[in-house]
Amino acid sequence: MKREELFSVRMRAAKGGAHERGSTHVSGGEMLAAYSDIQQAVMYLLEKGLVHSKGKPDFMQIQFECIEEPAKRVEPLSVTTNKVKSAKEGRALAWSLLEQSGIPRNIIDEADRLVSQYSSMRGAMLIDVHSGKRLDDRGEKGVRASRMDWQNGHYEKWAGCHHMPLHSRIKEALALATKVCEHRVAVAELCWSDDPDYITGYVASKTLGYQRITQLKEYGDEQGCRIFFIDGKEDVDSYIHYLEHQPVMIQWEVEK
Ligand code: PML
Ligand code: MG
Ligand code: MG
Ligand code: MG
Repeated sequence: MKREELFSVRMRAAKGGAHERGSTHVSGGEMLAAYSDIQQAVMYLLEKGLVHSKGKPDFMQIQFECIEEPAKRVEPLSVTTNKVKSAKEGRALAWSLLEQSGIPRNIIDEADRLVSQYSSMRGAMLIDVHSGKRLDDRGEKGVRASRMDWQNGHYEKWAGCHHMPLHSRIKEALALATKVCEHRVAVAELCWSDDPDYITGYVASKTLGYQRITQLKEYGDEQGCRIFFIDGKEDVDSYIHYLEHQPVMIQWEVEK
């Protein structure tokens, strides 16, 4: 049987002009869709970028392209929700989870310092767990993990079984973290949103799974964080290629 053609559909929105002009990133989105689902995907991403707590964008780009490579099928990371009472407690827990993943504390502090130099990064920063050095040369743009999505209907089944809300934000973040951590170069990811009204973030790794932390910043704060901690002794260019190009479809079946 001929494999069904798969399309990568992506959106990025900014205010103050296009991202290339140094404007403020508002929203981004990634989907995989069959040809017959492209219209629905574009409408979803259009709405996502138009209605946003960071404000009205004055620039948006939505594009789709056919993907040649077959999608790798991956199960979602296991999910734990850690309730904390403050951002301080949340950050302390995040730091200790990163240490459990084998990252020395001084490297975590250095990564935090590097990421807070930028007010509106749209992708992730890649940090070497041995030296604490940034390994991508993408500046404010960072590296954007792309070409990942859930198989149609699988998130809804997964969320039902795990008593998780049908929240597109969790759906998208879990797909991204699963893709990021699947590769052997990945050590862990640290993320919280730049949306001022969303304070839950996570630490993810292959062994810890997706560890949600209910508060990693204060309401109103537009400083986000997305760090991919990696083993810099490995081939970093091939990891970046994987993040940007390898299609990954998240699949989940009810455990028998
Ligand atoms: C984002 O929206 O930019 C990242 C959200 C990360 C946390 C999602 C969750 O598990 O609640
Ligand atoms: Mg956002
Ligand atoms: Mg889809
Ligand atoms: Mg690994």
